[in-house]
Amino acid sequence: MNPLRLRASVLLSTALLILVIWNIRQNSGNPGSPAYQTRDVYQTRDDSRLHLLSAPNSKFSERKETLDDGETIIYHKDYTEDLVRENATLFSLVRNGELYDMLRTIRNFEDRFNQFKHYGWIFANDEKFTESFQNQVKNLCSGSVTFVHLPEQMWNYPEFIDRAKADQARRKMQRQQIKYGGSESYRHMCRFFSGVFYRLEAMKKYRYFWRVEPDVEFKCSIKYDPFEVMRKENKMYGFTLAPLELHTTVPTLWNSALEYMAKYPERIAQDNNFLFLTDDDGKTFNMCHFWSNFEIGDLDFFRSDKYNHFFNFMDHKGGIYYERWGDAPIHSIAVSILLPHNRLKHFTSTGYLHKPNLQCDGSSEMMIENECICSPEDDGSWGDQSCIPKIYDIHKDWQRPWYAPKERYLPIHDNILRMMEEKRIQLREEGITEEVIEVRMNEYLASIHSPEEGE
Ligand SMILES: Nc1nc2c(ncn2[C@@H]2O[C@H](COP(=O)(O)OP(=O)(O)OP(=O)(O)O)[C@@H](O)[C@H]2O)c(=O)[nH]1
Ligand SMILES: [Mg+2]
Repeated sequence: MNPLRLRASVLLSTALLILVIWNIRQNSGNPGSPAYQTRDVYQTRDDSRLHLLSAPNSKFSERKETLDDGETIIYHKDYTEDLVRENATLFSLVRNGELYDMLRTIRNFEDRFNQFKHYGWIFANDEKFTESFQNQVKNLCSGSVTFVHLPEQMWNYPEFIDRAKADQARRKMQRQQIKYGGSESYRHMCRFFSGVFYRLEAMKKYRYFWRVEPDVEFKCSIKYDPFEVMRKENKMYGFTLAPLELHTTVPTLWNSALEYMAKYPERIAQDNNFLFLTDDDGKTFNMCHFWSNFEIGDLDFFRSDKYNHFFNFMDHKGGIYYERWGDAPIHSIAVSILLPHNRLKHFTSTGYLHKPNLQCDGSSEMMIENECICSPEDDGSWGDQSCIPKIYDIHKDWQRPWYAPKERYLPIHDNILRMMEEKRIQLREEGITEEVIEVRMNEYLASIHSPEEGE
Protein backbone atom coordinates (compact mmCIF):
# COMPACT_ATOMS: atom_id res chain seq x y z
CA MET A 1 0.00 0.00 0.00
CA ASN A 2 1.42 3.42 -0.86
CA PRO A 3 1.99 5.83 2.09
CA LEU A 4 -0.79 8.22 0.97
CA ARG A 5 -3.41 5.45 0.89
CA LEU A 6 -2.18 4.13 4.22
CA ARG A 7 -2.52 7.57 5.85
CA ALA A 8 -6.01 8.01 4.38
CA SER A 9 -7.17 4.65 5.69
CA VAL A 10 -5.74 5.34 9.20
CA LEU A 11 -7.58 8.68 9.24
CA LEU A 12 -10.80 7.03 8.11
CA SER A 13 -10.57 4.29 10.77
CA THR A 14 -9.91 6.86 13.51
CA ALA A 15 -12.91 8.92 12.42
CA LEU A 16 -15.07 5.81 12.42
CA LEU A 17 -13.90 4.84 15.91
CA ILE A 18 -14.70 8.32 17.27
CA LEU A 19 -18.15 8.10 15.71
CA VAL A 20 -18.83 4.70 17.30
CA ILE A 21 -17.70 5.87 20.76
CA TRP A 22 -19.81 9.04 20.47
CA ASN A 23 -22.80 6.94 19.51
CA ILE A 24 -22.41 4.58 22.46
CA ARG A 25 -22.11 7.51 24.89
CA GLN A 26 -25.22 9.11 23.47
CA ASN A 27 -27.24 5.95 23.93
CA SER A 28 -26.18 4.86 27.39
CA GLY A 29 -27.24 6.52 30.61
CA ASN A 30 -25.00 6.31 33.62
CA PRO A 31 -27.10 4.77 36.42
CA GLY A 32 -27.33 7.30 39.17
CA SER A 33 -26.79 10.33 36.95
CA PRO A 34 -29.61 12.70 36.02
CA ALA A 35 -29.37 11.41 32.43
CA TYR A 36 -30.46 8.00 33.66
CA GLN A 37 -33.52 9.39 35.41
CA THR A 38 -34.71 11.12 32.31
CA ARG A 39 -34.17 8.11 30.11
CA ASP A 40 -37.88 7.54 29.89
CA VAL A 41 -38.21 7.84 26.16
CA TYR A 42 -38.09 5.29 23.43
CA GLN A 43 -36.30 6.44 20.30
CA THR A 44 -38.15 5.24 17.21
CA ARG A 45 -36.55 4.67 13.82
CA ASP A 46 -37.98 7.81 12.29
CA ASP A 47 -36.59 9.76 15.24
CA SER A 48 -39.89 10.53 16.93
CA ARG A 49 -39.84 9.90 20.67
CA LEU A 50 -42.36 7.83 22.63
CA HIS A 51 -42.66 8.08 26.38
CA LEU A 52 -42.11 4.75 28.07
CA LEU A 53 -45.03 3.32 30.04
CA SER A 54 -44.35 3.69 33.70
CA ALA A 55 -45.91 2.59 36.97
CA PRO A 56 -46.33 5.09 39.79
CA ASN A 57 -43.17 5.67 41.79
CA SER A 58 -41.02 4.61 38.89
CA LYS A 59 -38.54 7.45 39.32
CA PHE A 60 -35.51 6.61 41.37
CA SER A 61 -31.85 7.28 41.59
CA GLU A 62 -29.39 4.54 42.16
CA ARG A 63 -26.37 4.54 44.45
CA LYS A 64 -23.89 1.80 45.21
CA GLU A 65 -22.59 1.01 48.68
CA THR A 66 -20.08 -1.61 49.78
CA LEU A 67 -20.32 -2.61 53.44
CA ASP A 68 -17.21 -2.81 55.65
CA ASP A 69 -17.03 -6.60 55.28
CA GLY A 70 -16.19 -6.01 51.59
CA GLU A 71 -18.48 -8.91 50.66
CA THR A 72 -21.81 -7.08 50.74
CA ILE A 73 -22.78 -4.77 47.91
CA ILE A 74 -25.96 -2.72 48.07
CA TYR A 75 -27.52 -0.97 45.11
CA HIS A 76 -29.89 1.52 46.71
CA LYS A 77 -32.83 2.64 44.67
CA ASP A 78 -34.15 5.82 46.18
CA TYR A 79 -37.61 6.66 44.93
CA THR A 80 -38.65 10.24 44.48
CA GLU A 81 -42.09 9.53 45.94
CA ASP A 82 -42.51 8.41 49.53
CA LEU A 83 -43.53 4.78 49.88
CA VAL A 84 -45.35 3.40 52.88
CA ARG A 85 -43.52 0.19 53.67
CA GLU A 86 -42.86 -2.15 56.55
CA ASN A 87 -39.36 -2.70 57.90
CA ALA A 88 -38.93 -5.78 55.76
CA THR A 89 -36.84 -7.43 53.09
CA LEU A 90 -37.14 -10.15 50.50
CA PHE A 91 -34.49 -12.85 50.74
CA SER A 92 -33.11 -15.44 48.34
CA LEU A 93 -30.22 -17.85 48.67
CA VAL A 94 -29.23 -18.64 45.12
CA ARG A 95 -26.39 -19.94 42.92
CA ASN A 96 -24.99 -18.17 39.85
CA GLY A 97 -26.15 -21.15 37.81
CA GLU A 98 -29.77 -20.44 38.80
CA LEU A 99 -29.78 -16.97 37.21
CA TYR A 100 -32.59 -17.58 34.75
CA ASP A 101 -34.80 -19.36 37.29
CA MET A 102 -34.22 -16.42 39.60
CA LEU A 103 -34.99 -13.83 36.91
CA ARG A 104 -38.22 -15.57 35.98
CA THR A 105 -39.26 -15.58 39.62
CA ILE A 106 -38.30 -11.93 40.15
CA ARG A 107 -40.30 -10.89 37.11
CA ASN A 108 -43.32 -12.81 38.36
CA PHE A 109 -42.94 -11.52 41.92
CA GLU A 110 -42.69 -7.92 40.77
CA ASP A 111 -45.75 -8.39 38.59
CA ARG A 112 -47.83 -10.05 41.30
CA PHE A 113 -46.83 -7.88 44.24
CA ASN A 114 -43.65 -5.90 44.51
CA GLN A 115 -44.23 -3.36 41.75
CA PHE A 116 -46.51 -1.62 44.23
CA LYS A 117 -44.12 -1.60 47.16
CA HIS A 118 -40.57 -1.88 45.81
CA TYR A 119 -39.33 -3.86 48.79
CA GLY A 120 -35.60 -4.40 48.76
CA TRP A 121 -34.22 -7.84 48.02
CA ILE A 122 -31.19 -9.53 49.55
CA PHE A 123 -29.46 -12.24 47.50
CA ALA A 124 -26.92 -14.49 49.21
CA ASN A 125 -24.52 -17.03 47.79
CA ASP A 126 -21.69 -19.20 49.11
CA GLU A 127 -19.76 -18.16 45.98
CA LYS A 128 -19.23 -14.67 44.61
CA PHE A 129 -22.06 -13.47 42.39
CA THR A 130 -20.81 -12.82 38.87
CA GLU A 131 -21.06 -9.33 37.39
CA SER A 132 -23.65 -10.46 34.89
CA PHE A 133 -25.74 -12.11 37.62
CA GLN A 134 -25.73 -8.86 39.58
CA ASN A 135 -26.51 -6.68 36.58
CA GLN A 136 -29.38 -8.79 35.31
CA VAL A 137 -30.92 -9.30 38.73
CA LYS A 138 -30.77 -5.66 39.80
CA ASN A 139 -32.23 -4.65 36.48
CA LEU A 140 -35.44 -6.59 37.17
CA CYS A 141 -35.84 -5.77 40.87
CA SER A 142 -37.84 -2.64 41.51
CA GLY A 143 -36.40 -2.08 44.98
CA SER A 144 -32.90 -1.85 46.40
CA VAL A 145 -30.78 -4.92 45.84
CA THR A 146 -28.11 -6.40 48.08
CA PHE A 147 -25.64 -9.10 47.07
CA VAL A 148 -23.94 -11.03 49.83
CA HIS A 149 -21.01 -13.39 49.45
CA LEU A 150 -21.31 -15.59 52.53
CA PRO A 151 -18.30 -15.84 54.80
CA GLU A 152 -16.94 -19.39 55.02
CA GLN A 153 -18.07 -19.94 58.60
CA MET A 154 -21.68 -19.48 57.51
CA TRP A 155 -21.37 -22.29 54.98
CA ASN A 156 -19.40 -24.95 56.73
CA TYR A 157 -19.46 -27.67 59.36
CA PRO A 158 -19.60 -26.47 62.95
CA GLU A 159 -16.55 -27.74 64.86
CA PHE A 160 -18.53 -30.32 66.84
CA ILE A 161 -19.54 -32.29 63.73
CA ASP A 162 -17.54 -35.44 63.01
CA ARG A 163 -16.89 -35.12 59.26
CA ALA A 164 -15.97 -38.76 58.75
CA LYS A 165 -19.29 -39.77 60.30
CA ALA A 166 -21.10 -37.23 58.12
CA ASP A 167 -19.35 -38.58 54.98
CA GLN A 168 -20.36 -42.09 55.85
CA ALA A 169 -23.96 -41.07 56.46
CA ARG A 170 -24.10 -39.30 53.09
CA ARG A 171 -22.69 -42.28 51.25
CA LYS A 172 -25.26 -44.55 52.86
CA MET A 173 -28.17 -42.26 51.99
CA GLN A 174 -26.88 -41.92 48.45
CA ARG A 175 -26.79 -45.71 48.04
CA GLN A 176 -30.39 -45.78 49.25
CA GLN A 177 -31.23 -43.08 46.68
CA ILE A 178 -32.72 -40.71 49.20
CA LYS A 179 -33.27 -37.31 47.58
CA TYR A 180 -30.22 -35.08 48.21
CA GLY A 181 -29.00 -37.84 50.57
CA GLY A 182 -25.47 -37.68 49.13
CA SER A 183 -25.19 -33.91 48.91
CA GLU A 184 -22.91 -32.00 51.26
CA SER A 185 -23.91 -28.55 50.00
CA TYR A 186 -27.59 -29.35 50.54
CA ARG A 187 -26.82 -29.87 54.23
CA HIS A 188 -24.88 -26.60 54.45
CA MET A 189 -27.92 -24.97 52.86
CA CYS A 190 -30.25 -26.57 55.43
CA ARG A 191 -28.06 -25.41 58.31
CA PHE A 192 -27.80 -21.95 56.80
CA PHE A 193 -31.58 -21.55 56.71
CA SER A 194 -32.04 -23.24 60.08
CA GLY A 195 -29.69 -21.17 62.16
CA VAL A 196 -27.59 -18.72 60.19
CA PHE A 197 -29.34 -16.51 57.64
CA TYR A 198 -30.84 -14.14 60.19
CA ARG A 199 -27.35 -13.31 61.50
CA LEU A 200 -26.28 -11.73 58.20
CA GLU A 201 -25.06 -8.15 58.51
CA ALA A 202 -27.43 -7.16 55.69
CA MET A 203 -30.44 -8.55 57.62
CA LYS A 204 -29.73 -6.77 60.87
CA LYS A 205 -31.78 -3.68 60.24
CA TYR A 206 -34.95 -5.53 59.27
CA ARG A 207 -37.84 -6.88 61.31
CA TYR A 208 -39.46 -9.16 58.71
CA PHE A 209 -38.22 -11.30 55.83
CA TRP A 210 -39.97 -13.10 53.00
CA ARG A 211 -38.10 -16.03 51.56
CA VAL A 212 -38.35 -16.45 47.79
CA GLU A 213 -36.64 -19.31 45.95
CA PRO A 214 -35.53 -19.30 42.33
CA ASP A 215 -38.06 -21.08 40.12
CA VAL A 216 -41.10 -20.46 42.30
CA GLU A 217 -44.11 -18.65 40.92
CA PHE A 218 -47.16 -16.83 42.23
CA LYS A 219 -50.14 -17.73 40.09
CA CYS A 220 -52.29 -15.05 41.72
CA SER A 221 -51.78 -11.38 42.47
CA ILE A 222 -51.28 -10.37 46.07
CA LYS A 223 -53.14 -7.12 46.46
CA TYR A 224 -52.28 -6.36 50.06
CA ASP A 225 -48.99 -6.18 51.91
CA PRO A 226 -48.31 -9.46 53.75
CA PHE A 227 -45.66 -7.73 55.89
CA GLU A 228 -48.29 -5.27 57.06
CA VAL A 229 -50.53 -8.21 57.96
CA MET A 230 -47.71 -9.71 60.02
CA ARG A 231 -47.24 -6.52 62.00
CA LYS A 232 -50.89 -5.59 62.44
CA GLU A 233 -51.97 -9.10 63.42
CA ASN A 234 -48.90 -9.56 65.63
CA LYS A 235 -47.78 -12.68 63.73
CA MET A 236 -44.33 -14.21 63.77
CA TYR A 237 -44.39 -16.93 61.16
CA GLY A 238 -46.36 -17.05 57.92
CA PHE A 239 -46.80 -20.08 55.66
CA THR A 240 -48.76 -21.26 52.63
CA LEU A 241 -48.27 -25.02 52.24
CA ALA A 242 -47.85 -27.88 54.69
CA PRO A 243 -46.92 -31.20 53.08
CA LEU A 244 -45.15 -34.23 54.58
CA GLU A 245 -41.44 -34.54 55.19
CA LEU A 246 -39.64 -37.64 53.83
CA HIS A 247 -39.37 -39.70 57.00
CA THR A 248 -36.14 -41.35 55.87
CA THR A 249 -34.36 -38.00 56.22
CA VAL A 250 -35.30 -37.36 59.85
CA PRO A 251 -35.20 -40.65 61.82
CA THR A 252 -34.09 -39.08 65.13
CA LEU A 253 -35.47 -35.55 64.75
CA TRP A 254 -38.62 -36.11 66.75
CA ASN A 255 -36.91 -37.71 69.73
CA SER A 256 -34.49 -34.80 69.85
CA ALA A 257 -37.40 -32.35 69.89
CA LEU A 258 -39.13 -34.35 72.64
CA GLU A 259 -35.90 -34.38 74.62
CA TYR A 260 -35.72 -30.60 74.34
CA MET A 261 -39.30 -30.22 75.53
CA ALA A 262 -38.70 -32.52 78.50
CA LYS A 263 -35.47 -30.77 79.45
CA TYR A 264 -36.74 -27.19 79.12
CA PRO A 265 -40.47 -27.21 79.89
CA GLU A 266 -40.30 -23.55 80.91
CA ARG A 267 -39.32 -22.65 77.34
CA ILE A 268 -42.36 -24.28 75.76
CA ALA A 269 -45.24 -21.92 74.94
CA GLN A 270 -48.71 -22.37 76.37
CA ASP A 271 -51.44 -22.94 73.83
CA ASN A 272 -48.91 -23.89 71.18
CA ASN A 273 -49.17 -25.78 67.89
CA PHE A 274 -47.54 -29.02 69.09
CA LEU A 275 -50.48 -31.23 68.12
CA PHE A 276 -50.06 -30.19 64.49
CA LEU A 277 -46.87 -32.25 64.43
CA THR A 278 -48.19 -35.51 65.79
CA ASP A 279 -51.17 -37.78 65.25
CA ASP A 280 -50.65 -39.87 68.39
CA ASP A 281 -50.38 -37.30 71.17
CA GLY A 282 -46.68 -36.82 70.77
CA LYS A 283 -45.38 -40.37 70.50
CA THR A 284 -44.29 -39.96 66.86
CA PHE A 285 -43.81 -37.18 64.31
CA ASN A 286 -46.52 -37.20 61.64
CA MET A 287 -44.10 -35.51 59.16
CA CYS A 288 -46.35 -32.44 58.88
CA HIS A 289 -44.34 -29.26 58.43
CA PHE A 290 -44.59 -25.80 56.96
CA TRP A 291 -42.93 -25.71 53.58
CA SER A 292 -40.23 -23.18 54.26
CA ASN A 293 -39.38 -22.40 50.65
CA PHE A 294 -42.17 -19.87 51.25
CA GLU A 295 -41.96 -18.22 54.61
CA ILE A 296 -42.57 -14.78 56.00
CA GLY A 297 -41.01 -14.44 59.39
CA ASP A 298 -40.27 -12.08 62.21
CA LEU A 299 -36.49 -11.76 62.43
CA ASP A 300 -36.77 -10.67 66.05
CA PHE A 301 -38.07 -14.16 66.79
CA PHE A 302 -35.29 -15.89 64.86
CA ARG A 303 -32.67 -13.67 66.51
CA SER A 304 -34.12 -14.28 69.98
CA ASP A 305 -32.60 -16.43 72.71
CA LYS A 306 -35.83 -18.45 72.57
CA TYR A 307 -35.16 -19.64 69.01
CA ASN A 308 -31.39 -19.86 69.21
CA HIS A 309 -31.40 -21.92 72.38
CA PHE A 310 -33.59 -24.44 70.55
CA PHE A 311 -31.54 -24.28 67.35
CA ASN A 312 -28.24 -24.80 69.21
CA PHE A 313 -29.65 -27.82 70.96
CA MET A 314 -30.82 -29.37 67.70
CA ASP A 315 -27.62 -28.38 65.87
CA HIS A 316 -25.52 -30.21 68.46
CA LYS A 317 -27.57 -33.36 67.91
CA GLY A 318 -25.89 -33.47 64.49
CA GLY A 319 -28.93 -34.60 62.50
CA ILE A 320 -28.45 -31.88 59.89
CA TYR A 321 -25.27 -33.70 58.82
CA TYR A 322 -25.64 -37.29 60.08
CA GLU A 323 -29.17 -37.53 58.71
CA ARG A 324 -30.69 -34.84 56.49
CA TRP A 325 -32.74 -32.62 58.71
CA GLY A 326 -34.08 -29.74 56.69
CA ASP A 327 -34.74 -26.19 57.80
CA ALA A 328 -38.43 -26.75 57.11
CA PRO A 329 -39.05 -29.28 59.91
CA ILE A 330 -36.64 -27.44 62.21
CA HIS A 331 -38.48 -24.13 61.73
CA SER A 332 -41.83 -25.90 61.94
CA ILE A 333 -41.05 -27.60 65.23
CA ALA A 334 -39.59 -24.38 66.63
CA VAL A 335 -42.57 -22.17 65.80
CA SER A 336 -45.00 -24.89 66.88
CA ILE A 337 -43.56 -25.41 70.35
CA LEU A 338 -41.98 -22.05 71.20
CA LEU A 339 -44.86 -19.81 70.11
CA PRO A 340 -48.55 -19.69 70.96
CA HIS A 341 -50.43 -20.98 67.93
CA ASN A 342 -52.03 -17.62 67.23
CA ARG A 343 -48.62 -16.19 66.34
CA LEU A 344 -48.75 -18.30 63.16
CA LYS A 345 -50.34 -17.02 59.98
CA HIS A 346 -51.75 -19.05 57.11
CA PHE A 347 -51.56 -16.95 53.94
CA THR A 348 -54.24 -18.23 51.55
CA SER A 349 -55.08 -17.71 47.88
CA THR A 350 -51.58 -16.66 46.80
CA GLY A 351 -51.27 -19.12 43.91
CA TYR A 352 -47.85 -20.07 45.31
CA LEU A 353 -46.16 -22.78 43.28
CA HIS A 354 -42.97 -24.60 44.18
CA LYS A 355 -43.16 -27.68 42.03
CA PRO A 356 -44.83 -30.06 42.55
CA ASN A 357 -46.98 -28.31 45.16
CA LEU A 358 -49.41 -25.52 44.42
CA GLN A 359 -51.66 -23.40 46.58
CA CYS A 360 -54.64 -22.38 44.48
CA ASP A 361 -57.53 -22.05 46.89
CA GLY A 362 -60.50 -19.72 46.69
CA SER A 363 -63.88 -19.22 45.08
CA SER A 364 -64.31 -18.48 41.39
CA GLU A 365 -64.89 -14.80 42.31
CA MET A 366 -61.59 -14.78 44.17
CA MET A 367 -59.80 -16.34 41.21
CA ILE A 368 -60.96 -13.41 39.10
CA GLU A 369 -60.36 -10.81 41.76
CA ASN A 370 -56.79 -12.07 42.30
CA GLU A 371 -56.14 -12.61 38.58
CA CYS A 372 -55.21 -16.24 39.24
CA ILE A 373 -53.85 -18.39 36.47
CA CYS A 374 -54.51 -21.70 38.16
CA SER A 375 -57.47 -23.90 38.96
CA PRO A 376 -58.71 -24.69 42.48
CA GLU A 377 -58.97 -28.27 41.19
CA ASP A 378 -55.17 -28.34 41.29
CA ASP A 379 -54.92 -26.88 44.77
CA GLY A 380 -52.64 -28.95 46.99
CA SER A 381 -53.17 -27.06 50.20
CA TRP A 382 -56.58 -28.41 51.22
CA GLY A 383 -56.26 -31.84 49.63
CA ASP A 384 -56.10 -35.12 51.51
CA GLN A 385 -52.30 -35.19 51.17
CA SER A 386 -51.87 -31.87 52.95
CA CYS A 387 -51.60 -31.04 56.64
CA ILE A 388 -53.34 -27.67 56.31
CA PRO A 389 -56.77 -29.05 57.33
CA LYS A 390 -55.21 -30.37 60.54
CA ILE A 391 -54.26 -26.94 61.83
CA TYR A 392 -57.92 -25.89 61.51
CA ASP A 393 -59.08 -29.12 63.16
CA ILE A 394 -56.96 -28.63 66.26
CA HIS A 395 -57.44 -24.90 66.85
CA LYS A 396 -61.06 -24.07 67.38
CA ASP A 397 -60.33 -20.34 67.12
CA TRP A 398 -59.01 -20.83 63.57
CA GLN A 399 -61.93 -20.49 61.16
CA ARG A 400 -61.59 -22.41 57.93
CA PRO A 401 -62.08 -20.08 54.96
CA TRP A 402 -65.70 -20.45 53.87
CA TYR A 403 -64.74 -21.89 50.48
CA ALA A 404 -62.42 -24.57 51.93
CA PRO A 405 -63.40 -28.25 51.92
CA LYS A 406 -64.84 -29.40 55.26
CA GLU A 407 -63.12 -32.80 55.36
CA ARG A 408 -61.08 -33.40 58.47
CA TYR A 409 -57.41 -34.34 58.28
CA LEU A 410 -56.74 -38.09 58.38
CA PRO A 411 -53.28 -39.33 59.42
CA ILE A 412 -51.45 -39.37 56.10
CA HIS A 413 -48.11 -40.60 57.30
CA ASP A 414 -49.61 -43.69 58.99
CA ASN A 415 -51.20 -44.56 55.71
CA ILE A 416 -47.91 -44.17 53.85
CA LEU A 417 -46.13 -46.38 56.38
CA ARG A 418 -48.83 -49.04 55.94
CA MET A 419 -48.54 -48.91 52.16
CA MET A 420 -44.77 -49.16 52.41
CA GLU A 421 -44.98 -52.16 54.71
CA GLU A 422 -47.26 -53.97 52.25
CA LYS A 423 -44.85 -53.15 49.42
CA ARG A 424 -41.89 -54.39 51.47
CA ILE A 425 -43.61 -57.73 52.16
CA GLN A 426 -44.42 -58.10 48.48
CA LEU A 427 -40.79 -57.44 47.46
CA ARG A 428 -39.54 -59.97 50.03
CA GLU A 429 -41.90 -62.56 48.63
CA GLU A 430 -40.36 -61.92 45.22
CA GLY A 431 -36.99 -62.91 46.72
CA ILE A 432 -35.35 -59.49 46.32
CA THR A 433 -32.32 -58.76 48.54
CA GLU A 434 -32.74 -56.41 51.52
CA GLU A 435 -30.32 -53.86 50.04
CA VAL A 436 -32.28 -53.63 46.77
CA ILE A 437 -35.55 -53.51 48.72
CA GLU A 438 -34.24 -50.45 50.58
CA VAL A 439 -33.56 -48.65 47.28
CA ARG A 440 -36.96 -49.64 45.83
CA MET A 441 -38.71 -48.45 48.97
CA ASN A 442 -37.07 -45.03 48.70
CA GLU A 443 -38.03 -44.79 45.04
CA TYR A 444 -41.58 -45.69 45.99
CA LEU A 445 -41.60 -43.11 48.77
CA ALA A 446 -40.28 -40.41 46.43
CA SER A 447 -43.02 -41.23 43.92
CA ILE A 448 -45.66 -40.80 46.62
CA HIS A 449 -44.20 -37.43 47.66
CA SER A 450 -43.62 -35.97 44.18
CA PRO A 451 -46.02 -37.77 41.85
CA GLU A 452 -45.43 -35.59 38.80
CA GLU A 453 -41.66 -35.29 39.06
CA GLY A 454 -39.84 -36.84 36.13
CA GLU A 455 -42.82 -36.49 33.81
N1 LIG B 1 -25.79 -20.36 46.79
C1 LIG B 1 -26.28 -21.58 46.94
N2 LIG B 1 -27.60 -21.75 47.06
C2 LIG B 1 -28.09 -22.99 47.22
C3 LIG B 1 -27.24 -24.14 47.25
N3 LIG B 1 -28.03 -25.23 47.42
C4 LIG B 1 -29.29 -24.78 47.48
N4 LIG B 1 -29.33 -23.44 47.35
C5 LIG B 1 -30.52 -22.57 47.39
O1 LIG B 1 -31.26 -22.94 48.55
C6 LIG B 1 -32.64 -22.99 48.28
C7 LIG B 1 -33.16 -24.40 48.53
O2 LIG B 1 -32.52 -25.30 47.65
P1 LIG B 1 -33.33 -26.29 46.70
O3 LIG B 1 -32.32 -27.00 45.87
O4 LIG B 1 -34.43 -25.58 46.03
O5 LIG B 1 -33.90 -27.29 47.78
P2 LIG B 1 -35.37 -27.89 47.93
O6 LIG B 1 -36.36 -26.79 47.79
O7 LIG B 1 -35.38 -28.68 49.17
O8 LIG B 1 -35.42 -28.89 46.73
P3 LIG B 1 -36.21 -28.81 45.33
O9 LIG B 1 -37.45 -29.57 45.59
O10 LIG B 1 -35.25 -29.46 44.37
O11 LIG B 1 -36.44 -27.36 45.01
C8 LIG B 1 -32.80 -22.50 46.86
O12 LIG B 1 -33.02 -21.11 46.94
C9 LIG B 1 -31.46 -22.77 46.21
O13 LIG B 1 -31.19 -21.85 45.20
C10 LIG B 1 -25.83 -23.93 47.12
O14 LIG B 1 -25.02 -24.86 47.15
N5 LIG B 1 -25.41 -22.64 46.97
MG1 LIG C 1 -36.57 -25.57 46.14
